Amino acid sequence: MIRKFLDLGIQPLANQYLNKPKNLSVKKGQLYNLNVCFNSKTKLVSISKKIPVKKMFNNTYPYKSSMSKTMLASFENLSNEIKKKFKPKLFLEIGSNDGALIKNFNIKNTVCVEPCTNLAKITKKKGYFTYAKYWDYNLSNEIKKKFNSVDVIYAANTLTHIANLREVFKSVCNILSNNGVLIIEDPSLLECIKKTSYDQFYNEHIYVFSALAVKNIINEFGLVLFDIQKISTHGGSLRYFIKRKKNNQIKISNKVSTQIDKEIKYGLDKFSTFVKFGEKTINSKNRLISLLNRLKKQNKIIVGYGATAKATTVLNYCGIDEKIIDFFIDTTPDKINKYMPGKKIPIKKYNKKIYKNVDYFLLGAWNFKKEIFKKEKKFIKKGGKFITHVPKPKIIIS
Ligand code: DWN
Repeated sequence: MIRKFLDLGIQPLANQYLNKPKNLSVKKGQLYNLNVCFNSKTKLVSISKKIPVKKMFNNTYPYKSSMSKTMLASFENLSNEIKKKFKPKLFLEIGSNDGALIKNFNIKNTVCVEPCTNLAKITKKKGYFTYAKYWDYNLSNEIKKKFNSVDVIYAANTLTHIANLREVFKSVCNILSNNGVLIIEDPSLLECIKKTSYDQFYNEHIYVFSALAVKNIINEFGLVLFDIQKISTHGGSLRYFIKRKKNNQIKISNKVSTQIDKEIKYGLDKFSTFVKFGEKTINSKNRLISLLNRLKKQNKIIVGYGATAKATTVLNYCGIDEKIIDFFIDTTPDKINKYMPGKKIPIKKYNKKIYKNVDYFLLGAWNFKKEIFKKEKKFIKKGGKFITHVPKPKIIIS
């Protein structure tokens, strides 16, 4: 049974940064109601409204993984680990974005899959064999014809974006070599619930996975989890290592059952846990609004740091507008001089002069807090402060 536990209100598409703010409409499919549900059979948490893929992932997708040093470092570490542990003759990445990970792999034995053509162009230009296509069964057949099978398939922050998970895993099984490994990493549902980071939900994040749900889904395809790593990216993610059940060469690590036990202990298998999360989310919204209003009454200047997809959920759910946030700063070229989705809040190019009068930064990219604080030592030294809503709305001094 699928039951709703959270209503995040009417939302625009998260990565649609407009050149000029305009009134969006539900009828035209520019706005939708963001509801989050729990499937008591599979334990999968998902949003209820599925937006057509072409509207989300096309030739103007602005997000680039290479914009963060944290992500680059995480990808480099993982690449070294993959090469050392699995020695793939052929490596394939689903959702290769701008090549932040595959740049660590040899052009000769790497295949990229990236449906956003503006991003696929980047890896193609660097010489990587790139399919500018959506991950589906037809594509897996195409790959099979050309390469026969793949030893390691990797997807970071990608499978959460694909509605038809059955087709995803069927397509993986179609090309994964018998002793092959599938590695996926995505924000952890346990961390999301613990931190009340309701902003992990938006149109692109159709799912936020638990190990429990991943285990249930892949089971249908003769796949099994053999290892899980906890990683700190994107507010706390899990990296799942998956193999065919019939592959006896790889042992199953205790970390799999440890993670699943932890999730069950926290109640990720129960609807009531998510109802409580819904209540905490409302509380978080009210506290953030009153904190921002209090600061505005003191005439403080508040600017958003990191024009993230997550910030779109927060701004539109909490009704935060240009009267509260003067502007956002971001380093991503395709977001600069545009407006936050659904809002009249402009996005400005990151530079230190632009924020000399700023009193508070609202952390849109709270998941990169460490990287940002390191970069903004001077701002902090001068008395500048940050506001976050994760794990609860508060001012952070340093
Ligand atoms: O799954 C997804 C993830 C991986 O990325 C996508 N659906 C969309 C996107 O989500 P997001 O926008 O919430 O992701 P990030 O990685 O939290 O975005 C960080 C943003 O902050 C980027 O626009 C870059 C910007 N940034 C910045 O301006 N200065 C980031 C850092 C670290 C900085 O110092």
